[in-house]
Amino acid sequence: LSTAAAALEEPITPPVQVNYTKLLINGQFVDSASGKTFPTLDPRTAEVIAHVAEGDAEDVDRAVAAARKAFDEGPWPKMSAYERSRILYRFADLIEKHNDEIAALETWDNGKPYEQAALGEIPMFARLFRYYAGWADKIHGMIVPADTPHHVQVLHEPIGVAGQIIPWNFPLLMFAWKVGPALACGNSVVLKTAEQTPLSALVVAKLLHEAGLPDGVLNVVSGYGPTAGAAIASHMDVDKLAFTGSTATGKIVQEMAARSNLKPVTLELGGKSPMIIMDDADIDKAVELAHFALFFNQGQCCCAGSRTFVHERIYDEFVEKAKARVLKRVVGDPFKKGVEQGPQIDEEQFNKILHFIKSGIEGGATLVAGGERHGDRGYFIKPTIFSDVKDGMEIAKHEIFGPVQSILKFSDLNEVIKRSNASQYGLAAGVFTQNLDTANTLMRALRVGTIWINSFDIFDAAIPFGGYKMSGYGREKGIDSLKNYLQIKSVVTHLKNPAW
Ligand code: TXE
Repeated sequence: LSTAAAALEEPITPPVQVNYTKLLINGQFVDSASGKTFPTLDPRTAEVIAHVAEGDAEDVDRAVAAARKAFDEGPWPKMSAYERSRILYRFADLIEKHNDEIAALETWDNGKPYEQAALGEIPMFARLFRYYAGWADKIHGMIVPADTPHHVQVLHEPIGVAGQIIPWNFPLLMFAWKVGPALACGNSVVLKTAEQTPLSALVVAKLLHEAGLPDGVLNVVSGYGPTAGAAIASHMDVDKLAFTGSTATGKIVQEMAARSNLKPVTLELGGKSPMIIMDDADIDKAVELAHFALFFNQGQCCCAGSRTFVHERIYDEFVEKAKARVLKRVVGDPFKKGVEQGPQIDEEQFNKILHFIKSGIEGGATLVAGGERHGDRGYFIKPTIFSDVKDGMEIAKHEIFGPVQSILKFSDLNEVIKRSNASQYGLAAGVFTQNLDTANTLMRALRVGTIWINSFDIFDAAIPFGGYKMSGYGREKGIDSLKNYLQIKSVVTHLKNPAW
């Protein structure tokens, strides 16, 4: 295959340098208290890109103290909301100015196609911050007509110090989904990036200070989950926790939050989203959409359409066409123009995916394409398809988080509704049909936080995102995300002369 050769070529030198590797605490880049560092790797080659300061509990203490001071004494929550909004707007402008270098860093550290980062994710990052900049001076309370002779107000106040833990699949978008609403509402933040992708957050955090963010309002601690992450989740002086990652770790951090100071938690966790193709669908379009729904971002999406349910009447034709499409998928150096798929994030994920492929073969599914590593270095995996997948198989139940499409057969609408909902997850679903009644039935019946009808992975700052069931709770983006970062205070005032 021509794609096999691509990974063997000399990797393209990224058009960017690594300038920031330290922790960002109280507006300063500092070493970790222990002096320790950890390597972040280029997933194309497994070579070290840079050594990054490794934060631990003591660093989290310092970061929380800075965030606490910035919240309790600093100008941020007390600043005019319009001023806060202007800083966030300026930040979005700076992001656009540095779009290409930020995108290059994101691709280098994560392995995602450069075009996806430069044309999609970094512009979306700016859009997210403009959206939240727009909210900053529109968050206000109410005067309530209570049935008492009192003056009753409801105030919306920032919640305090927000602890935020993010994953590696969309390092910057996860930053924006979390930091954007927290800052717009007037909170301060301690953010832990994923250990696989610490670099881009440090650059944008620096730009946020350039835009005028006061010191201590945003602190970025690079480091590992069981150390730095756990220190945030269990900190007594963190007022709110927001987490995106696996369901297993979500349970751990929620427990830590409960056992420490009962801080409220929002969780955005795993998924096993159905992509339902009805028999009235234009098959070519359905194949392309289902391909995108699964393979986008190397399959590393919490909402990936990872159970492709296809109606029995078109099943065989669909599988043939899905195979033809996957064989054309361009795998290679993500810096190369036209490459659709780069490497997986790290060795652990690479091995996890290969393990699932083995279990698919052993479990009796038919391997239609792929099924092994691509090239001989880095973490590339050939785009893989299984047909004849049954609900009980490991590959149909668990989040693979890689380029492995499982195609299942169904015969009627009620059956596919039941099977789609028979999952511990409930993050998203895709529906492909020309029939309005079918679309409407599925829209109401599927127990998931997002449904894409004749579309998939359409995101915007204004569209809320989050899960049902063990995909987590709370919504990010949209107006609902602000609630995660606000306290509500009722004020009841005695009136000396209620008649007035
Ligand atoms: O996730 P973790 P991992 C899924 C996906 C993937 C699997 C494992 O299926 O294969 O999870 O990936 C921090 N206390 N998703 O191991 O462990 C960690 O440092 C506090 C879905 O990367 O959940 C990182 O910052 N924090 C997902 C973040 O949690 C801890 C995106 C996520 O890591 C911690 C990523 C601890 N004890 C993976 N342990 C999505 N929903 O999009 C780890 N962390």
